[in-house]
Amino acid sequence: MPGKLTVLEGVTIAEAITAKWEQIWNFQARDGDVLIDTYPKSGTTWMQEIVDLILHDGDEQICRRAPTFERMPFIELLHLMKPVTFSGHIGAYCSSVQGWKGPRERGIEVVNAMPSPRVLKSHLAVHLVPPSFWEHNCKVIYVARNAKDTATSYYHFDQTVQFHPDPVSWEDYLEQFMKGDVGWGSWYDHVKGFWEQKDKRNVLYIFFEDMKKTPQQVIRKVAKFLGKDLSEDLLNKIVKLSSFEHMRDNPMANNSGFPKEILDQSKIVFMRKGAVGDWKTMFTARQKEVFEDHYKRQMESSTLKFQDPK
Ligand code: PPS
Repeated sequence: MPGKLTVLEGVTIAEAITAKWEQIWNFQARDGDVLIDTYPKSGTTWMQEIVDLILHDGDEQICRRAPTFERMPFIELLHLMKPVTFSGHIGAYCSSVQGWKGPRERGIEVVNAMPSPRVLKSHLAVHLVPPSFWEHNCKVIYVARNAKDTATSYYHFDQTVQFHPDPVSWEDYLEQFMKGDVGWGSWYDHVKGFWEQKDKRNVLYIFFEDMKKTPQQVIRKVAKFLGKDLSEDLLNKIVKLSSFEHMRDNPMANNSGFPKEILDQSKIVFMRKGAVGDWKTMFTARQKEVFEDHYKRQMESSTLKFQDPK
């Protein structure tokens, strides 16, 4: 059965998420938690790997202790994770933690039992982030990617997401994206929402295009935000271990093990291209013109500027 979308506080979002909204909204963040929040397809998994590598001093083996979705759980999808999803690596990881009752626990209980500092993932718009993250002044790393590449990546990815509606044509998808009628809502509202809050809250705002162009600089910035000082050697090691090729070939970082009932990657794999400017393979000249015109109107009142790959 294809999933359905609904609207929550102005944001189009999967019914699979709103069904458990009270639990998600009441998520209990703790002092020291780090939240990586993004609009979908903006480089979340890449940033997760970078953060894990920074926090573990580039130790490749430790960062392969479990798949990304177990190491840094996705807070609004915890209830979709069957107990077995969390039963393996993270079970062992948490087994010594007080409160851990074994592999039959649900995702939320596993996350509650994880030792601090936890790194968590979300795609929620800024006003939907559970308030406990702000109450505990948690560090939030936000990654934004240019709209055309995000739409392109999301079109492919949405063909794998089982809790979203059935795939539609590229033409129709692009229209839905522009209207914000896709899971997690409007790209425009999402990127602007965090941009407007970044100086009022503990938010580090990063661009995917900078991660591609100057990974050293971005990784240093993230490390500094996390209170870590990296040697030149360690920095270069993290650049290498978080490169597209390295992550693509690392089963613990490429999301290939994501539960099939949530992501069906039989036709499209998660680590697709990781490129800047891939939109050119999808947009017609007419679509580019219409999109750019709409973009201008959506973004003209904001100081947020993207490097738009021509
Ligand atoms: S998700 O499902 O929303 O959490 O996806 P997300 O991780 O945000 O974004 C997936 C896209 O990021 C690309 N990716 C990378 N690009 C460059 N380098 C590295 N290391 C990397 N890791 C992931 C991934 O390939 C998706 O982009 P597309 O354009 O679809 O390839």
